[in-house]
Amino acid sequence: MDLEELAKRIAEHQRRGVAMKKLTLEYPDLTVEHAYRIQALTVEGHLAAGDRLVGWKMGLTSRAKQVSVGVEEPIYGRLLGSMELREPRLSVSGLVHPRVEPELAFVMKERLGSKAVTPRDVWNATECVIPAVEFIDSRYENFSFTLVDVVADNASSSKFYLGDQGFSPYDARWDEVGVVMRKNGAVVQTGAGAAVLGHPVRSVVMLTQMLSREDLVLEPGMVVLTGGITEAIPVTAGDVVQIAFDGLGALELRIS
Ligand code: 0L1
Ligand code: MG
Repeated sequence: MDLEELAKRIAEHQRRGVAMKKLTLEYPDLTVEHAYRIQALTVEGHLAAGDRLVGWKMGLTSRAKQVSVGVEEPIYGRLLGSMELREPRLSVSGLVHPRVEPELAFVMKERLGSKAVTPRDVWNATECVIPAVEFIDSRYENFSFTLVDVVADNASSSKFYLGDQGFSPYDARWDEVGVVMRKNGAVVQTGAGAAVLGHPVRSVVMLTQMLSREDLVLEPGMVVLTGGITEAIPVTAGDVVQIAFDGLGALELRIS
């Protein structure tokens, strides 16, 4: 199989926001290693077209999501400058079937890359933690995929928004931060930071370990989306989503 051709196919569907069939229907022998290679090639294509790598995301960090895809481990994806929303507004035009999930973003101040990384190393290397939102959007029909498919599709990365206020890593018990998500005024999800691998810092530890297998590192200034604190909720034009992070303020996002 031609991984470069598959990467071009996915990149095209990401660019146009049009659903596609799962790669594994056509290529059942694709492995997770192939999928990460396809992800990297896809992103190289976007970088060659002028985009830039601004960070990383962890996905499938909650037990519920792992069970739904039938896996035991999280996955990672690459964040590009074009994915970052400057204002809390999302246009669904050009997206396939977007969903929203609350996250905690870590912003790095030091380079971090080691298989033996610990939570203490992560705290030392972290500039701040920011309440954030990720809009995921699978390019696969019906938001249905295998582990291999979703890794190849950059872990369903689409858009993200970071709140205005950053916090010192030592300002909160990040595992105990409660979150309430409302859509059009009605509570649709609740959760706590502990939904992310027990503690969001564990997500950065695991990401660093996974990247170091590929000789990749977190660079200063990079953003890490640590994983959804609740289930992701579908959004359509006209929706207003409010996410309250206990003690840290709220984000309000308008969908058009
Ligand atoms: O951010 C995420 O947890 C998404 C990972 C991919 C699975 C999905 O699209 O739900
Ligand atoms: Mg996410």
